[in-house]
Amino acid sequence: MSKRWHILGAGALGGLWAARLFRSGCDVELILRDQQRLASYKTAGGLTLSEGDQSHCYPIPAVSIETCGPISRLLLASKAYDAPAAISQLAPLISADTDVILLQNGLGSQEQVASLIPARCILASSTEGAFRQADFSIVFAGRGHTWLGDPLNAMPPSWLDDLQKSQINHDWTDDIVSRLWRKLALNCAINPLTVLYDCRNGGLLEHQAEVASLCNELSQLLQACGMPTAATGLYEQVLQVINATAANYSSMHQDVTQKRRTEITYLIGYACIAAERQQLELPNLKALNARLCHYLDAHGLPRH
Ligand code: NAD
Ligand code: KPL
Repeated sequence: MSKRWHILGAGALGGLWAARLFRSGCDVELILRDQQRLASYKTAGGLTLSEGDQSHCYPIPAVSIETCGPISRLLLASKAYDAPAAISQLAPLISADTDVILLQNGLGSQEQVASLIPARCILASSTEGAFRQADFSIVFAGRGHTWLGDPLNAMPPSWLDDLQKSQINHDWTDDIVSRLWRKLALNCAINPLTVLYDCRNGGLLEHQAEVASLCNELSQLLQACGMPTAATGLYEQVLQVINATAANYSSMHQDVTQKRRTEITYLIGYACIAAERQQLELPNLKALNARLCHYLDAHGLPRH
């Protein structure tokens, strides 16, 4: 049997991975925050995954952070803002032989995590969609694809076979950083505006000029950061995504509506800091970040 999968973050995406790996016969163990959370999980009897009209509860083994043993393969599936603290708690269990897969959206958290452990860090960018309908109950909301890669080592890991047999659509890529930048740019062009206009993604079709000037600035930023492929055809793809997801609310809009902290620091916040470092003047992006921060303040949500 291949090595054990430890999964920290039994939320939407972590739960989706855990259920699919477990049901295909992989050795999976969830790492929960503490004994209290472990007790709640035991009461729930496992992790429930709903797909269409099918729901199934998987009795995936679980431990708390303090009772977890050494880790050889870790899927870190927390939000970006929780990732450094979570990895610090696990650091004593991680060695140079550990593979850590980072599922966080945006950029910035991956570097923070990598600086805290000696492990190989594999970066991921996913277009799958899942949400938590209750504690330990996940809905698989949209099929998608996950790109995985390691900027420091192009050799694909052997555990990609586990993803294959678990029907987790994926590809190994040597341009994961460029893909993460491209996704970040898409998110910067769409998500903050959907919050400020309180609209579904399709509502941005009424604000195309604003979207176009943002895409122009984001393309300049991608070029300046050495990501020319990620800059190519950005506006066209943003329009495609807006049309394809017209009826959906963006993830940031959902966070704000549900009074949850957003990942702003790792999305538009990261883009603004990168622009400053490049000494690039991007007035529309900067103003959008300021409007979003103001909006979050006014709604009692953290601006980081
Ligand atoms: P989520 O909030 O549903 O799950 C995160 C889980 O991590 C929570 O259960 C939380 O309790 C747990 N966690 C955080 N810190 C912890 C700690 N120290 N110890 C133990 N558990 C801890 O979030 P999500 O929607 O699964 O998103 C995870 C990441 O994946 C985000 O960066 C998100 O942007 C990205 N992403 C999500 C989706 C999606 O459809 N949900 C799609 C693409 C990318
Ligand atoms: O990824 C997204 C999100 O909502 O976070 C899309 C659908 C691309 C919008 O930016």
